[in-house]
This record gives sequence, structure tokens and C-alpha cells, in this order.
Amino acid sequence: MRQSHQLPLLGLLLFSLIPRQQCEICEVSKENKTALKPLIHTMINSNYTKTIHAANALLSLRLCGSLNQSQDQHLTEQFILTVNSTEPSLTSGQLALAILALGACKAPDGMSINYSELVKRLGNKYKEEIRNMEDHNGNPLTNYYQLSLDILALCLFNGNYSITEVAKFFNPENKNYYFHGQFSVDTGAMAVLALTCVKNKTRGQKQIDKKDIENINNYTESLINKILSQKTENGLLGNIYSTGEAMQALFVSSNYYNENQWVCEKTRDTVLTEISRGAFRLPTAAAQILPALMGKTYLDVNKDSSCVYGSDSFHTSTQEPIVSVTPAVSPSQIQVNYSVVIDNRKDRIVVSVTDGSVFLNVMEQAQKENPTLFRFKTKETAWGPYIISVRGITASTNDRTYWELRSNGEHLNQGAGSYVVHAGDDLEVRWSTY
Ligand code: CBY
Repeated sequence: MRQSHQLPLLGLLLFSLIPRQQCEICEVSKENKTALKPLIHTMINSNYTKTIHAANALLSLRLCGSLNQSQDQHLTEQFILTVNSTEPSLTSGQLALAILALGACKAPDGMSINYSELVKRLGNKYKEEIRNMEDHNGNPLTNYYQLSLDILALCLFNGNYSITEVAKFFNPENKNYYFHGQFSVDTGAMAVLALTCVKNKTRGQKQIDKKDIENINNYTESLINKILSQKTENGLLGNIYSTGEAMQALFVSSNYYNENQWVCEKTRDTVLTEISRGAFRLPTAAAQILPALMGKTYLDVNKDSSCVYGSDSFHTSTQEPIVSVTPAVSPSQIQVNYSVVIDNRKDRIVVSVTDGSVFLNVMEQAQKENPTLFRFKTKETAWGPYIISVRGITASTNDRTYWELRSNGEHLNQGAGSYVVHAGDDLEVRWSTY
């Protein structure tokens, strides 16, 4: 055999001997990319109740190169204005997400973003989270998902944080990773991304305590195992809404698990089926699943790398809406049971709502019929309305209390504004601790 023929073979042999890559991905093939169009369409054409709730979508769209240049210019410009005017009232995680979105790639021409100021403010918000944990029995102002976002943004944008503190707080046994004793895959995934960034950054730095690095390595491994232990038969990680970020976590830590522990393609194909069933109609849901399907992770955020721009096929609202077919006949009424449960007391009402109503509509109807028993208040979030209080009893992160949504005895995976009720459902809001 001539040498020129041997070279490719030798290359192949060497390649097969290389240990598993740091980043193992299974992005959607070129031919299947059209399956992702509804996600992009949802993110671009949604009406966000507040611009800050578009942070996740902007991050995702910019990271995946799904905008054209003028869309990027327009959306980023609007977003900068919002961040600057609302910054004091943002939670730490909201500001972290905003920084990630703005710095996903190089800012459009003519826009100056004062990253160091934003990052300094994020550092302060992160400190307030830690202070709250010290004062309130280890409970942060928000939650560990947001603390992980904070660390991720501080790490990627050269902010201040203590590695020793990270190594102390992000122990997988910490109660903040669990709701009702169940490991939160969303939270664990975000923590893996944050810890991976921190670990990557310590490479080559001599003054770092070896013990901290060892802990961070062990914690990452344990978090990955916990995420994989929540794999369902059809390949989802946790539930459909945690799967995207869990995939990102698995992409960046493939040296912590074996090939036989996770078949990425199976997860991806289940997600693609769920897209066609309309599971990602909320822009935030779409935003959190898209990067993984495009083979991207939040660790790819880089304010100095040029943005990639796609075609402008999603520019106008002339695009067909994804579903929403208006029925010719007026919708029929259905009856559902609705209860407010506080400890052993249960107040029940039967209400009639139009077919296709969501949980929130049922609560509104009950409130109308009996405000004394069924009055409630909501707060807008990136996932839609969150029930903060019922009958004057208000959820509290310091006490780890909240109003849990249940249907037919089961904990719901969707919020009050999304869960479509069925005739005869036994709906419940239950005063719970997590
Ligand atoms: N984002 C956050 O701060 C939220 C982090 C998150 C882990 C989030 C899920 C995951 C994500 N990807 O964004 C989260 N939920 C948290 C932390 C919480 C707690 C909020 C209080 C706190 N400590 O900050 C709490 C109270 C445990 C909680 N979620 C409650 C609920 C229920 C809300 C009910 C209500 N009162 O309105 C509900 C509906 C569960 C229930 N049956 O009661 C709920 N969460 C759900 C369903 C969800 C998923 C939403 C899915 C959907 N399609 O709507 C979720 C994605 C999410 C948002 N919660 Co919480 C988890 C999932 O199912 N995979 C950062 C910020 C900047 O945006």
C-alpha cells in the first residue's frame, strides 16, 4: 500500500483511540431542521407580557443563529432598554439570563453594552441570595435554578464569585435541589452547566484549592447520575420541559457517564414528536428546548464571537399560526370540580367553563361565584401566570411554601395558564411545602 493511502487509515485508527469527546451531541439533522420551525416561530411571534420574559427566547434565538440581522438589531435594542430601566427590580436569575441573552454573541453594530456594570450588579444580587440563605435556614431569595444561572453568567462574563463558596453550596445533597423530596432535573441541569463553566475556568490557575476542584468534579458526577436516574422509558429526562436543559448538561459532561447510560437520539426523537404535538407552545418552553436540538449549550455563549444570521423566513406575522383553528360552532360548556385545600380543610365547588378552558379560567369562574372562598392573586412569569396567593394566603420562598396545582390527584407539569381542563376533572390548588 502506498503511503498516501495509509495516512487516512492511520488517522481513522488514531481517531478511534481518542477518548470520548468532552462534548457529545446529537443535534437534529439538516433535513429535520424544518421540524424546529414552529419553535422559532413561537419565540419570534409571541406577545410577551413583559419584555424581560423574552430573555430566554432571545438567548436561544441568538445562540442558534435563528434571527436575521435586522431582527437581532431590533430585538436586542428593545431588550437593552428594558434591562436598563428595570434592573433594580429583576431577580438574580432574570438579570443573569438577560446578560447571557445580550452576550450570546457579538452585539449588533452600533450597540454598546456595559457588561462590567451589569455583571457587577449581578454579583450583588447573587450576594443577596447567599445572605438570605444565611438568614433564612438555607433558603435563597429565589431558588437554586436561579443561583446556577447567576454562577453561569458570572463565570462566563468574568464576574466575582468564590469557588470555595460554590463548592460549598452546590453539594447535590443540598435541599434546594429537591421539591417535595424529588430531585429537580431543571435545577440539577443548570447547576451542571454552572459547575462545568467554573471548572473549565480554573484550568491552569495555580492558586485554586485542589479540594474545591475535587468537590466540583464529584458534585458534577453525582448530579449527572441523578439526572440520568430520572430518565423515562421514552428517553425524556425528568419531564418534557426539563429535557432540553438536561440534554445540555449531558452534552458538556459526557466523560461522567457511559455510552450505554444515555441514548441521545432516543431523547431527541421523543422531543421532536412532542414538538409536532404542540407541547412547546409557550415561548419559554420553546426557548429551553431549541439549543440542545441545534447542538448548542449555554456554555457556547460568547460576547466576542460574531453572531450567525439565518434567513428572514420568520420575519413577518404572515407566517401561518401553528395551531389555533377557530371552530365554526360556539364551543360547548363543560363541568369540572374545583377545590382549595388547606391542611385538612377542603372547599369544593362545581363550575361550568367553555370547552378548551385552562386551569386559570376555572379559578376565575370559582372566584366570581364565591370570592370569599376562592379569591386568588397571580404574578406574571416567563412561564405564564403563577398563583401567588389564594384567600389571602401567600406563597413564600423563605418558608418553602406554595400553591400546588393538581388534577385528579396528580401533581401537574403545567402552569395555571397552560393546563387545559377536561370535563369531570377534579382540580385542586393545595397549600403545600416543597
Ligand atoms: N426560573 C425559575 O426561577 C423557575 C425554576 C424552576 C426549577 C422551573 C420550574 C424550571 C425552569 N426550567 O424554568 C421552578 N419551576 C421552580 C423553582 C419552582 C418553585 C418556585 C418558587 C421558588 N422557589 O422560586 C416552586 C414553588 C417549587 C414551583 N416551581 C412551583 C410550580 C407550580 C406553580 C403553581 C402555581 N402556584 O402557580 C407548578 C405549576 C407545579 C404544580 N403542579 O403546582 C410548576 N412550578 C411547574 C409546572 C413548573 C414547570 C412549568 C412547565 C410548563 N409548561 O408550564 C417547570 C418548567 C417550572 C417552571 N415549574 Co415550577 C418545571 C418542569 O416541569 N420541568 C428562572 C426565571 C428567571 O425564569
